[in-house]
Formats: sequence, C-alpha cells, structure tokens
Amino acid sequence: MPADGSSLPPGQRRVDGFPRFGTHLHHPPPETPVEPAIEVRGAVTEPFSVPLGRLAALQRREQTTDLHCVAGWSATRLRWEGVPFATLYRDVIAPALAPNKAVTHIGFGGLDGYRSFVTIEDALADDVLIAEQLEGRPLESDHGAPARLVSPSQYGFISTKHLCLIEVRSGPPSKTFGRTPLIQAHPRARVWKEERHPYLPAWSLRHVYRLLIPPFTFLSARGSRKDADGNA
Ligand SMILES: Nc1nc2c(c(=O)[nH]1)N[C@H]1C(S)=C(S)[C@@H](COP(=O)(O)O)O[C@H]1N2
Ligand SMILES: [Mo]
Repeated sequence: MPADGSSLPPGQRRVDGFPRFGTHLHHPPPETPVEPAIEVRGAVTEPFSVPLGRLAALQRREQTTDLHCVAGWSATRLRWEGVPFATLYRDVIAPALAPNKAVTHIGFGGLDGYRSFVTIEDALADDVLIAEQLEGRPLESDHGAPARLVSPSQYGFISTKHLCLIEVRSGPPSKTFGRTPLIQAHPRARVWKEERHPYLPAWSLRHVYRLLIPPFTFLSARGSRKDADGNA
C-alpha cells in the first residue's frame, strides 16, 4: 500500500509528527559507539562484524513509508534512506552462511538490548530497509541512531532501533517479545492483516492498546536525548 496518506491499515490513527516510542520507556537512547558496527551471528560459519561505513558502499535506496505502532498510532510519510535488508543479505550475509543449515528466521538486536524476530520471507521483503538517514539527515538518537530496521508492512515493534546485531536463525525464537499475555508479538505482525497478537483477536485489543499510547509517549519523551543534545 503506498505511503500517500490516503489510507491507514485497520484500527490505526494518524499522529502528527513522529513520537519517540518503545519499551525503553524513560531510558535515554544508548550512546552510539565510536566505530559503530552490526554483528552477524547464528547460522554463519563464523560470527563477523559489518562496520556501518560499509553500508555506504552497498546499493542504497530512499523510501517514503509509514510507521504503524501496534498500540494504534501511525506516523506517516517518513523518508528513510539506507540499504535494503535483502541487499545486505545477498551481498554480505549469504556468502558467510554455514552449509547445511536452512535459514528460517532473522533476529534483530539493538544497543539497548531490544530484540525483534521475523521470518526470513518477511525479512527479505521488498520494503525492508536498514536505515541510517531520516528526512535527509543522519538518524537522531530518539529514532534509532546509528542505524535501525524499517519494516513498514509490519508493526513498529519489528523495526529495531540502534541496530547492532543480526542473528541468522535456523529455527523460530524460543521466546517471543513481550512479557505479559496481553502484549505478545505476533510472529508475522503484518499491519494490513491486523496481526496484533498471536492469538487474541485484534478488535479485542484495539481499545486496550490505545490506552497505552499516552503513558508510553510521555515516558519515551522524558527519556529523549533531544533536550540534552540540543539537536532537535
Ligand atoms: N531498540 C529499540 N527499538 C525499538 C523499540 C525499543 O524500545 N527499542 N520500540 C519499538 C516500537 S514498539 C516502535 S512502535 C518503534 C517506534 O519507533 P520510534 O521511537 O522511532 O517512533 O520502535 C521499535 N523499535
Ligand atoms: Mo510500538
């Protein structure tokens, strides 16, 4: 579906601007390392590290898409720039894959300890980007510096910020994101199918999740680096 502002996935409401939001709550974003890199581990012959600078040499893309949080808000028309995950996979990860192991899932880890998991099919979808730029500028710390995943067809919790780890998996994650029965990650999390939860129907959650938006937005803004850095 085009990010032309004409329609939103079921149960979503447009917000003005782009709030900082996440399970990090009031914690400030992690410091960007002096030499940022993404570690690749799992079903590879040997773990290795991809310096972020290397992304500049790969085939890059700009894409304008919406971000839909599972709680029910959508930030629209965000202009990202980076490297398609499929390109990174093809050029950098695939040559290092361990023989005789089928890749089924990819895990994405952030510098703040955050994790998300997707099937390999969803990871290789056309619109999945590793972005270091937003609106023509380097990513701000609030939105995932130095690089983040952007998977616009899936709920925002898939799009791990502060990306520092890619885990190539030959099986599903043992434990999915979310600690309470009410908030659990759907394994596909596709926004147009309203896959908000692994087994509870979406309509039953819309209202409950929406109640979480104000406190999460408030707390996330409190942890924001914008004020401290003066770079808003
Ligand atoms: N590292 C990290 N990535 C994260 C989160 C987080 O708490 N930590 N929250 C996720 C959720 S639930 C959403 S909706 C989006 C929000 O992205 P934003 O803060 O840039 O708006 O980031 C996702 N990625
Ligand atoms: Mo979210």
